[in-house]
Amino acid sequence: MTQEEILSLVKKRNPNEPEFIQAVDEVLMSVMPVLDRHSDFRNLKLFERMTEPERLIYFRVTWLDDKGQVQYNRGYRVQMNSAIGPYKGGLRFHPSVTASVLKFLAFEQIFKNALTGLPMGGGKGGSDFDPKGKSDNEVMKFCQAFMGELARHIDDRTDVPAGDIGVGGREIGYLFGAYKKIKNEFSGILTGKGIGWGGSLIRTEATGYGLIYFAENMMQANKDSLKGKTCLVSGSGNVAQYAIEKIIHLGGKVVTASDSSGFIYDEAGFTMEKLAFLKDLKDVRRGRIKEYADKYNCKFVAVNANESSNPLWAVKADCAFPCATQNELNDKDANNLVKNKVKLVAEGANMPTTPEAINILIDNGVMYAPGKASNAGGVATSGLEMTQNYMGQNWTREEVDAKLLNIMRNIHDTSLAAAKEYGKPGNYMIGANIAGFLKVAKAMQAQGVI
Ligand code: NDP
Ligand code: 2IT
Repeated sequence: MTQEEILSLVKKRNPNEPEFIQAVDEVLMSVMPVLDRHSDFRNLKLFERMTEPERLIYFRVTWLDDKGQVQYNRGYRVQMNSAIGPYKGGLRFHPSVTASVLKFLAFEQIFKNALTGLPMGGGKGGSDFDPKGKSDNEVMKFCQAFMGELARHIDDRTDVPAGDIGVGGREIGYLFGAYKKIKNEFSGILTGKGIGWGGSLIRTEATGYGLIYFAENMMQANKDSLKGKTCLVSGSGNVAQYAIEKIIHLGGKVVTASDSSGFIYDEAGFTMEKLAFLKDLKDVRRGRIKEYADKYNCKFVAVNANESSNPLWAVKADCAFPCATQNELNDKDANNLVKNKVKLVAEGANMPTTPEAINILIDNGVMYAPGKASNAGGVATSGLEMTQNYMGQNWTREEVDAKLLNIMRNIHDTSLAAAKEYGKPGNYMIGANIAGFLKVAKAMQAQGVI
């Protein structure tokens, strides 16, 4: 089958799932040269099989709010691919969650996890539950109800969820407590756990730190560094916060951060003190980002989700790190980045750059790193947390950080090497997709028709 025929088959089998099709299209386009060299992979329908979840669990979650009213939501777990390890991937709680969104995330996760070099298959889950505006008690009630069903389908050798949008330390705590009570078992069933009850040092920081380690590798490959560079970051959650922190550590200047209401432009740049304020604002007080602008007397720009471009990406800078959500950087935004001579775009979020925007960046010589490579530090450190749990050990901060640094360098080098081997030198997207695909394809081939 041609690329078009495979894609149209996937489209036909997954109607009304635009995010999933977008993710499949990108990987398929990248791995066509591999399929052309490997008639064995084609005969085994390996790519096509990767687009079918091994299992998709869809369930009702019913809970009582603080007023005693009955609430119900949709819960999901997509167990996408277990060729190289137990299903592994986060849980997302956000009103925009659909089967399509979770299938795109689970699909991306297959290749991302393979790139880490650790034995983890691909999975993702979540709910259309919106934690915004809910009390701690309501969030706990929801988490307990969600785990009431999910617990039947996971354990530490089968499927190990973690956080994602709307699921952080608080939610992981409630989910873990619920699992332990249901199963009467203390095991590494989730990652991102608290330090002191099985969590790994650096897991909280890992996605943001790993992203910036990756970006520094890209800069170095170009005989440059992040030192002294002005950087744009979107988002203000887990990934954004620790990306900002690591850019500061490396001597760069971050001038933006955002949430779903808009963005702040702080020309003087983030400091550790300002970042501490942002962490408290978003993680503890759960407020809106405008408060940062009020406190530090800088600009706040309200952004409406329906606007055709996001003015955050029109701010003049050297590097850009989208760390909020999918499709947050479109063709118009990419043109603005190119106009401002941005050197590098590395994705902290999953699939934040639209396909048109990616083409514009690459065609104009902007170094571009796809999330499945550049944000893999989070799941890699989850893999390290799993290993520590299996061994019953806790590694030091320095040990975990050194492993993370090393893993990010390996992903960088592996992606570049695959890109070069397949005639697309410097193309991190094609290289990452090919390297991730090859590892999973070979495992599926070895394991037979199952
Ligand atoms: P958080 O929930 O901690 O933060 C999400 C941030 O993005 C918030 O600032 C939120 O704003 C903003 N945001 C979310 N949805 C939208 C939207 N539809 N429009 C505009 N802004 C939005 O999530 P994370 O930081 O964990 O995740 C961010 C991204 O990174 C996601 O794409 C996730 O899949 C990816 N990722 C996360 C990893 C992890 O370890 N946590 C690992 C690898 C990737 P608001 O507060 O207004 O909702
Ligand atoms: O998208 C991701 O890689 C994550 N949300 C982290 C998954 C994990 O299992 O740590």
